[in-house]
Amino acid sequence: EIQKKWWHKSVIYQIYPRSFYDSNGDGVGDLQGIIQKLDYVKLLGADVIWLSPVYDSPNVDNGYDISDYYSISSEFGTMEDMNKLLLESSKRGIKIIMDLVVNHTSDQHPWFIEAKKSKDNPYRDYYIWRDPVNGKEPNELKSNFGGSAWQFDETTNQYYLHFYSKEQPDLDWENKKMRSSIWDMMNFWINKGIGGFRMDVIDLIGKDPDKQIKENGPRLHDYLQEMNQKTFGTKDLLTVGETWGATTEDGKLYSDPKRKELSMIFQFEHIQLDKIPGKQRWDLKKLELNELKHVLSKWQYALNEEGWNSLFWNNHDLPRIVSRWGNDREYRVESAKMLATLLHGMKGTPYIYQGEEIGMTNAAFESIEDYMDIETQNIYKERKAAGFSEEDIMESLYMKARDNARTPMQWSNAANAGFSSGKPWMKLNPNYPSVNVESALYDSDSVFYHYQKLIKIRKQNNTLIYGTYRLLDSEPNIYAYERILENKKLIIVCNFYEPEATFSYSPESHSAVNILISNYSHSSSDLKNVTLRPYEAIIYEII
Ligand code: TEU
Ligand code: CA
Repeated sequence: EIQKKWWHKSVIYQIYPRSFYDSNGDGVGDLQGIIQKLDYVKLLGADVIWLSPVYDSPNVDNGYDISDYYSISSEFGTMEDMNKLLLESSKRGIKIIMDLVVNHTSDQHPWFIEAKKSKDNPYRDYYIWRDPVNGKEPNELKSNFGGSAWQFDETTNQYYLHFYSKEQPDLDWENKKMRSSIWDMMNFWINKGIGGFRMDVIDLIGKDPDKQIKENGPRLHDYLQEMNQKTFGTKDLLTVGETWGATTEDGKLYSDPKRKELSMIFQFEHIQLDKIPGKQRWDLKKLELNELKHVLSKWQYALNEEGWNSLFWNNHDLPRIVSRWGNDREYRVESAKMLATLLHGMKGTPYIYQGEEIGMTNAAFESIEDYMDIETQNIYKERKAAGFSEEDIMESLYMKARDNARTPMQWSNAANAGFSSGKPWMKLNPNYPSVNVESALYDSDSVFYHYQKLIKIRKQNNTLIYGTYRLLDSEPNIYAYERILENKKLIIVCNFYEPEATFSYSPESHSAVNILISNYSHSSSDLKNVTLRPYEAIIYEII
């Protein structure tokens, strides 16, 4: 039996501050803006907010390039605003999880500015430097944003490592002094009363560049155990690692409480099912529902007892799920609710990315100029140079660009979607007059109220939290599973596509079948023979 934790019952709402709500009309979302919208988060029912980075940053990668871990970016506000946000959220029973970006810093961080000065600078070994090999890069390691992972620095005639942009030099985790600087910084934030950390690309910190190892390096788990001991281990915090390279075995290593590492990880196996295996995510492939069932079930089974799952479709790096695996044309509302039901019915802690709860969609901008993201700009140039057609490249961007998630939050049908009284830092999705918070709150059948209800039934129903998951047999277009806790059972049935499909299930002995939630009115409760309408999704309770 697993030891119970507060975050088992939590639902987490991710805020990308730049695009959430602008309180002072400069076109950029800010901390005061978040404070003003806390009641909205509360109304939804989420009890934790994950804040994407709000620290000082030159914003080459929108805050994922940090130049001072101890101060708030002036665009977002001040440390006083941050304190106010912590206070106002705690009044509402909401915890704040900070983004911890410690695989790399900005090249404008004082550590790097020092490190660059000379080979014997005390901060030199906070980063990873190598001599040229035959006048070239030390090896073939590639940056995740394209090109080599090595950047030549003329002052000392050495290369430094960067797995993201050259303005994001990688920290050297083998350096004990560097690690202890990180523990100090984490403890500073813990002492401020935050609820935990989301750890950016944490599976990269064990890197071994000479062996060309990026993910899952040899000392990765040692570092995490040390981090746990030196920082949050004795506190009751939520920690979630971003781990693109995790297998289910890794998932247990990170999240089995006995190992004293993290609460949970974000695994990305399911999120990569619609790309051609071994290729980049720009190389599109259609999702096979069968593969999705296989992968999600595998994670559910693997972490049932030894560990804990996080549940997500979206974040600031991913396209909008309703455009990706739903149907944002004829069935935006139905399919958004179906995807929500499928995910929130599973065992783990659900994450909702801002705008997901109103069914916000991808934005297909015509011109590459309207894309703000460094990754998008790089991949565009790289693919142009490799001879891809404009049409092909733009199609990949419409499907997968990170900017799909970063258009400003759509609050109302007013100018700039009510996001800002000034000129937003990024173009809005043109559908805001119909897809926005104000109209969602006005419509009792909206995607918003479906999410609100899912969160509510989770809080009331222990079977949703601790029940064991089992995939059920069904027609190919249906995803159905059960959750079992003692003598209670839930059946979650989702028609993943538009055509009608039938589902049948014979409960052994039972007294009643209740419908806890459905995305249609009058769903059938005759489990022996249910005809599911387009994207219909139902949670049954059998007692
Ligand atoms: O992202 C990690 C990461 O490698 C991917 O999200 C990547 O951006 C891309 O989607 C893969 O093709 C984290 C942050 O979430 C992201 O916003 C940062 O840009 C990145 O780390 C660097 O800090
Ligand atoms: Ca602002």
